[in-house]
Order: sequence, then C-alpha cells, then structure tokens
Amino acid sequence: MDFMKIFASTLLVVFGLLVSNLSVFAVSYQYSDNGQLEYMQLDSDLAREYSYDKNGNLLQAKEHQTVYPGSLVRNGSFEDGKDEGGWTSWPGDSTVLLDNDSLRGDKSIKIVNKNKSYSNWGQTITGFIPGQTYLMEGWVKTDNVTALPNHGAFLYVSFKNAENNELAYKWIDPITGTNPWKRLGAAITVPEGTASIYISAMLYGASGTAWFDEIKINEVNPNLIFNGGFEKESGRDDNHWGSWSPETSNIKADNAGHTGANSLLLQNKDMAYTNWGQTIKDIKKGRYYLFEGWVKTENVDAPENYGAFLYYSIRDAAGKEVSNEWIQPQTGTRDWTRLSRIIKIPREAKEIYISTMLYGASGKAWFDDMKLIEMNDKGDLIQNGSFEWEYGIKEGGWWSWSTTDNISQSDLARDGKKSVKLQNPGQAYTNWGQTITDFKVGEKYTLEGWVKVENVQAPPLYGAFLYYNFKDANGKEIANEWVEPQVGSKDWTKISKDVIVPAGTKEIFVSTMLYGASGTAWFDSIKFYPASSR
Ligand SMILES: [Ca+2]
Ligand SMILES: [Ca+2]
Ligand SMILES: [Ca+2]
Repeated sequence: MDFMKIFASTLLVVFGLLVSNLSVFAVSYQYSDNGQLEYMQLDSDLAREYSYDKNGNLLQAKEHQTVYPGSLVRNGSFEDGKDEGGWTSWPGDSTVLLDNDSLRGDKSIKIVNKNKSYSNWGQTITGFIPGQTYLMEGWVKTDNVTALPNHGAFLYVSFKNAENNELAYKWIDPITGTNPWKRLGAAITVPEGTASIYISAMLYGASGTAWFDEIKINEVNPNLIFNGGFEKESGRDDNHWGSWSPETSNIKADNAGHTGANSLLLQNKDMAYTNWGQTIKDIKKGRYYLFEGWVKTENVDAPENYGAFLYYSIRDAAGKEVSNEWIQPQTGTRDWTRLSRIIKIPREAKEIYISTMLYGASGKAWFDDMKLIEMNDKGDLIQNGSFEWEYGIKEGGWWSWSTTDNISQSDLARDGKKSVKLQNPGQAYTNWGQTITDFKVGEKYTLEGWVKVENVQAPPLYGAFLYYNFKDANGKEIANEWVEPQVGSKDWTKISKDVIVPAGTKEIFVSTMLYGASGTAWFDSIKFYPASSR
C-alpha cells in the first residue's frame, strides 16, 4: 500500500492533479498547454486519457486502471487479465473466460454454464480491519440465466477465521434471466476474529451466461469509535476510552461478547454513577451520524429514566456543551438489545463525547459493538435519499412546505426497502424536500432520482417531478427548475439534471414534487453529487 501511495503521489506530481488525500476520491483533470482535456481521474482507481490529432480533433478517449488505493479486490476490473491478482476457481466445472464485453475498460470475465452447475471465480482478501464495515460491489450482465430457487448470478463473500472455518457468508442479490449491466452491492461488516475473506463472482445452481466487471470492496464511512467491540487487548485501559466515575473498579472487560470474544461490563453493587466513554474529534458539521451499541442487563435497578443506556454530549470549541442525550435507558434483566440514535452534528460542534452508562443504578450491564458512523454515501449531498433510515422519511432533514397529510413512507421501493409516497386525492401542491449547504459554487452537480406514477393527472408542465432552487444569503431565489414532470401511470423512471451552482448561492433546496396534480407518485434514490464523479 505504501508503494501505491508513493506511486500515486508521483502521478499527482506528474499530472499536477489537485488531490490532497488519496483515501478520499476526488475528480481531477489535467489540461494540455492549449487547453485540451488530456486526463481525467474518474474514480479512485480509474482514469480516462484523451488523445488528439495535430488539428486538435479528438482521436480517442481510453479508460484504464490507475491505482488501487481504496479497493481490497485486486484486478477487480480484469484489465490485467483473467488470473492476475489471484483470481481462481474452486474445483468445479467452471468455464471462465476473459471477455471484451465490459462495463469499464476493455475486459470482463464471462462464466458459461451449459447446465445448472456451480461455477465461481474468486480471490482471497487480506488487509481489512475486523469490525469495520465495507461496501462490496460489482457489476453483472446476464444472458438467459435459469436457476434453482434463490440461485443465479451473484457476488459471494465468506469470512473465515485463522483455522479456515467459515464465520459468516453472504450472497449478494442473485439475479436470473437476461439483464443489461446491473450493479450488485451490499454493506458487509467483517466479523471479529476474521483472518481472511474469500470473495467470488458466482453463476451458481444456474445455467446460462454471466459477465462480471468492476468488483470492489471499499471502506465506507468508518466507525469512529476506537475499539467499539472491546476486542483489542489494550481496549480496557488505552488512552481512547476513559471514565469520569469515581470508582473505576466497577468497569471491566468481560468475555460475554455480543460479537467477538469480549464486551465491556459495568457493575454497580449499590446505586452508583458509572460510565466508560471516549471523545471523538473527527466529526463533520451538518452531517448525520448513526450512534449505536448493544446492551445486556442483569438485575439493573434504577428510578425512571435512569439505568443502562448510551449517552452522548456534543461540545463546541470552547468545551461548552451544545446538546446531550440519554438513549433508551434499560432496567431489569434483558438479553442483548440494540440502542441507537441518528445524530445531526450542529454547526457549532467541535467534538462529541460518547459513553456507555450504568447511571443512577445498581446491577450489571454489558456493552458491545459501539459504533459512530456517518450516514450518507460518500460524495452524495442528500441525506437519507433512499428513505431507508430507521426512524423514517423525516430523518436527514426532509421537510415540506405543503400539508404533510399526503406524504408517507412506502414499502414500494426502487432501491432498498422504502420510498416516499406523495398522494393527492384531488389536485394539490405537495412536496418533500431538503436543504443542502455543503456544495461548491461554480461546480457542476447531478441531481437524480427515480419516480413511479399512478393515475397522475395534471395540466401541461405540472405533475410528479424533481425540483431545485438556489437561494442567496438573504433567502432570495436566484434560480429554480422543474425537472421532467411525469404524468399518467408509469413504472420506475429515472430523472436527472446536471446543474452548475450559480455565484452567490448560499443554499440549495432539492425536492420531490406532486405539484398541481392529483394521483400518486413514489420517489426513491434521490441523489445530488458532483457530476464529474460518474
Ligand atoms: Ca473491466
Ligand atoms: Ca465484542
Ligand atoms: Ca429506498
């Protein structure tokens, strides 16, 4: 990895790219002396080079792999060949070929099963962090795949301990039939005790043909709590965790883990105030974080609102508390229970203190799997744009200027399990939107989302659509647009628009609309991200 960093730094110098941190993807460009685009970094590991004839006409735009600073998968785009990077098959009747039908670059792999057989192409991965969450993704295209129930073409991941026993595995979204390139993806959390990960492209219990390309595993929004699983030997007494409690003999590592071997045990013989927490400075203002942990209790006795719980306190630069919360105090004897809260980090915040608590209580409380994780997708400025966050469609700052009677969460989803549904019994003006403040003026962004309509009736230009406006510091509107109004009855349709944020913009309002219209519209997968990032 160090070599890659050095190599990448050299690239940066050579090309003069404006990238300051390689672990975070940034789109970069390089222009020739006469202003022609010569090189564009498209992704953390993919670049496009342009070549021109002597009259300045574009001859070729060629994409190629550059470095792999993020992905744990080696040669995941198969541009270096079929086998390079340690790709191989477990013994079976696989027919795995290198192919030119690719999503990115020139190459992919093609798996052909004449009969319903069990073929795979995989590699073993190391260099991950147990307890960490990663995004595994890849692209698949299929031709005439028929399969046993729940089988087909999919991505597979298996976690193994040092003795090579499987701790857990996951099949990521088997598909069948004939499909154009389709993204498969899932968040995977590496179990404590994992020594190696085996990942694989599968055409499993299935006949037909499947192509795979762009298989990656990238770290997503890391857990900011150090040793939140209490598995590290130094965990009890390192300089991250600590206590304000007078009696720290009440605080122990214990071998009853929710996951892994260990947990934290707080034990008060009589009523006492015991805590074990840590301060996290690496938080982003205005962003949303999931704070969660698991607790198990035994004979916890406490007055109302006290007991075993999670706690956080947000502080400003002067150390003054901005806000705090006691999350779901537990009493009595209960098996492992998940406690959680989505927290918005206020503008004035400097740091957050998170803690386990056995507070104003006697008894025993075990804690494990403490997490503080940023909620949104990298690069995307919309929060909860897929309406999946666990506390519903209001999470992430969604709100409406219209009556909210017409707005609900729906199980009809394009992405994940939920969407937002706008339903006007008669002609009405309904919206559900959010305000964005973290953009760059002058930069081009893509606004996109998916809409499904049923019996939407509206005059010309009205209907179900995406909306945005730009406002200046005085709240005065600089510009707005209604993007691709839909009417009638139509299955999920993607609508999108590239916008350049005009000078003077202080905030952007992005909204779903069922406007001047009757009927029902579902919206899902709403995003607002730098246009050059894909
Ligand atoms: Ca490829
Ligand atoms: Ca643990
Ligand atoms: Ca969704």
